[in-house]
Amino acid sequence: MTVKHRTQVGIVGAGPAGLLLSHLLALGGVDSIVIETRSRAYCEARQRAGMLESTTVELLRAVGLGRRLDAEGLEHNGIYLQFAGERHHVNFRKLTGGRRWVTIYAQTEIVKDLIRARTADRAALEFEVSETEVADLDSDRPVLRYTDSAGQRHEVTCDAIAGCDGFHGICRPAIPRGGLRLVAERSYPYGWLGILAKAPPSTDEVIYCRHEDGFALHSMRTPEVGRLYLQVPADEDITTWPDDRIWDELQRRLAVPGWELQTGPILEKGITPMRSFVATPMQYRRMYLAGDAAHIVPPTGAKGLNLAVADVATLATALIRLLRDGEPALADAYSEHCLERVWRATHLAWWMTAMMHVVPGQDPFESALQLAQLRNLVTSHAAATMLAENYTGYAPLRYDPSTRTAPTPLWPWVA
Ligand code: RFL
Ligand code: PHB
Repeated sequence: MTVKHRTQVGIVGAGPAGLLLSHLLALGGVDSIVIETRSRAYCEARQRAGMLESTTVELLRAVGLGRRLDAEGLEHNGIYLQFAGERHHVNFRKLTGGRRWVTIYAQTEIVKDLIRARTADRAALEFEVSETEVADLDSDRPVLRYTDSAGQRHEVTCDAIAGCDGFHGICRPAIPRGGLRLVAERSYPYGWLGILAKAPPSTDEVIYCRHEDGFALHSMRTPEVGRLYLQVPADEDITTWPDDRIWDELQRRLAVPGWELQTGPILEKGITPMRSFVATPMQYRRMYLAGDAAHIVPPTGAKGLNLAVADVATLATALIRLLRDGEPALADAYSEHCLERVWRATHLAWWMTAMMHVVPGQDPFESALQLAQLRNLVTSHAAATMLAENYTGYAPLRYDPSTRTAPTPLWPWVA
């Protein structure tokens, strides 16, 4: 027997995109259900992003999710760029006239805050579901089907479906042939070996380091826990990286005279492949894709989570206008309104990746260009400002269910 339900928005995936969408819809009086294949504990522990744009922080504060973020987040003025054995600070706050900064607050913590808020709100949120299906996508009443953790099959009739189910989800592949106009993709010949370590960060702000043997990144989670990454070949076997080898390589790549890397027990390690991907349009009739389900960026620009937040702010506004007020214009234009930001971020992530990663046997011409770009960033005010504007976020994120107009253009800087 299948249990039948009705809701306004069926949301597939309880990552940051799906959870935040359901929170924003509830604030606008729109009902939703969120279904998730993994357990709550798994979602709350999955190590991923850590760097938030100030625009993301401002949105989370504005919608009641800022309490722990403000207490525990680490606010940074900028980043360090390291190359040719020199470390340079780029002060984003100064370069943006005091308007923008960045904050370290782990994705795991945002997910915990969101799950707590949705649970306190008695939201429909189901973990450990299986056999998720979306159907009737050509109608105005798309259907979501799933089996709950107790084995009961459900069918939910919706006014809209939000595919927030990440890159490997089922929503994007469910779009009928011809429904996606452009699928742009690029893979890279390297990945990131990431560690979480019980070692106090050896830096006050995040270090991006280009080294002749490959990229390294020193980030952090708390004043006691470091998060560090090393460029490795895309097909690298993690078992060839015992903890001592990881620390030695980090120390070697990140070294500058007079600086010491503090080490400690490694709590977690894993290798992430790198990819750029954009599916256009980000919607098919009443099914809307948001976050990694629609686009992937390599992590070098720290954009993935921030883009997911930007998408759902736009989508929540559009769906509230559609379902509460009967106004379809913003929902119809959802993809168009997201894609300018998506492509800007896709370019930033590709450009930073290309500038900072070194492959074995690399053409010396390529290496000289990388170094010339990095030198330009730390010597030209205009070049550094371009990085600051792009890295810290673009226009304020739009979550404004009363609006009748398109999102603000991305370029407040030019005014
Ligand atoms: P998620 O987080 O992948 O969530 C999708 C959810 O959907 C579930 N799911 C399903 N549920 C039901 N039925 C199905 N059939 C389902 N199929 C899948 C999945 O289990 C999952 O829970 O996507 P979302 O919400 O779009 O969020 C995107 C972000 O997670 C991602 O972009 C960032 O983590 C990327 N990223 C970074 N982004 C930043 O903005 N700043 C950073 O500093 C940053 N660092 C990173 C990163 C990603 C990394 N990795 C591991 C890819 C560092 C790394 C190493
Ligand atoms: C992180 O803190 O995990 C992080 C920071 C900056 C990046 C990517 C990841 O570009």
